[in-house]
This record gives sequence, structure tokens and C-alpha cells, in this order.
Amino acid sequence: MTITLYDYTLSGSCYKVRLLLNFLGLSYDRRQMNFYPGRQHKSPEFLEINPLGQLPALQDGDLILRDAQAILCHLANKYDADGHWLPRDERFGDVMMWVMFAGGELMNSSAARLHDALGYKLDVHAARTNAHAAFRVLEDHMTAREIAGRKWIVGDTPTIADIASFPYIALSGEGGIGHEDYPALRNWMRDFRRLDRFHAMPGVPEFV
Ligand SMILES: N[C@@H](CCC(=O)N[C@@H](CS)C(=O)NCC(=O)O)C(=O)O
Repeated sequence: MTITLYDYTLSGSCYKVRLLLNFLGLSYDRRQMNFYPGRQHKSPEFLEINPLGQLPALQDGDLILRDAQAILCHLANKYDADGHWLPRDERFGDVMMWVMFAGGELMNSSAARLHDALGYKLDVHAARTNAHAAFRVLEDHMTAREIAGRKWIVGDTPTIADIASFPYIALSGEGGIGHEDYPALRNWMRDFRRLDRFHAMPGVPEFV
């Protein structure tokens, strides 16, 4: 079965999907989209794939999916038989809660970055304020997890909750959102970047 990722290298949302594909060791066709300045994600051809005109999108056989979080769930459900990345036990709801948080509140960090990097017209002050509020929620959670001797958002091993949350925290400096006030998030990002098969992107280098 061929997997095709409609991708843009600098997109943190596409990066979520590349991370899981890499962790799972899945090969895939990478359809590089000219997001900027070409706006290929708004072309009639791509709107047939995703009528929202957003990246990423994924085709897996006959199935076409949009939304990074939905794609992570699909890939983990289909290709991660032992449930490492999406546990099917009592951790499931907790993982999904944080995956939704990554696709919701944490996207304020993406908005601030799009404003600063690509000149998107939006209320960047509100985006930064909301991103900091979201970072604080995860910082408090990860501080409690550290005290309990745990490294990951849920359970004892990384899950798609960590994958979905990582990019827009790691890239937030590009939207004027620093990590100074978030020591537990800094520790968590360091551990994430040390994972086997971790995949870098511009702005998020390999751990050295
Ligand atoms: N809910 C989507 C949002 C993805 C998203 O915001 N993608 C950006 C690129 S990083 C995009 O395509 N923006 C174009 C637009 O919204 O018009 C997801 O989480 O995958």
C-alpha cells in the first residue's frame, strides 16, 4: 500500500506526521508542496484532496485524510500493532486528550510563527498570550510528571501525544515565544530529541 504525504518542509504540522512515519519505519512518497510563495495548498488540484486548503494531507491506499492529529491516529491505529504510540488501554483517553490539546490550544504557537515568518495577518498578541497559557498548562503537567519520575506526557513511553505536541513547542521561538519559563518542557524536548529515529527539521536540529 502506498502512503503519500502532502508535505511542506517548514510546516510543524507536516513535521508531526513525518516524525511518526519515521518512528514507525514506514516508507512513503513525499509530495513536496510549494506552500510559500506558491500557495499550492490553495490550488484547485489540492482542494480536491483537502477542501480546507491546509497541509498536511495523507493518502493511504484509497483513504485520504487531513489534519495532523487525525493522521497520527490513523497511522498509529493501522501500523503500530503493539500500541506503543497509541495505547489501547486506560491510557487511550489521556493520550487523545493531549492530542486534541496539540491540535487546539498549542496551535496558537503556530499562528504566531506564521505571523512572524510569513506575514500572516492575525492578532499575534492574542496568539502569543494563548500559546503561553497553553505552554503553562503542559509545563505544570510535565512538572508533576517529573516529580512522579515520568518523562512523557502519558505513561512510561512516548506516544502520539508527545509527537503532536513537540513541533510547535520546539519551533515557538520563531513566533516570539521563548522557553525561558518552561524548564520541564525544555527537559521533555531534550528527551524527545534523543529518541531513536528522531527526525530533525529546519529550526529543530538533531540532539548533539
Ligand atoms: N488542523 C490542521 C491545521 C494545519 C495547518 O494549520 N496547516 C497550515 C500549514 S502548517 C496550513 O496549511 N495553513 C494554510 C491555511 O490555513 O490557509 C492540522 O492540525 O493539521
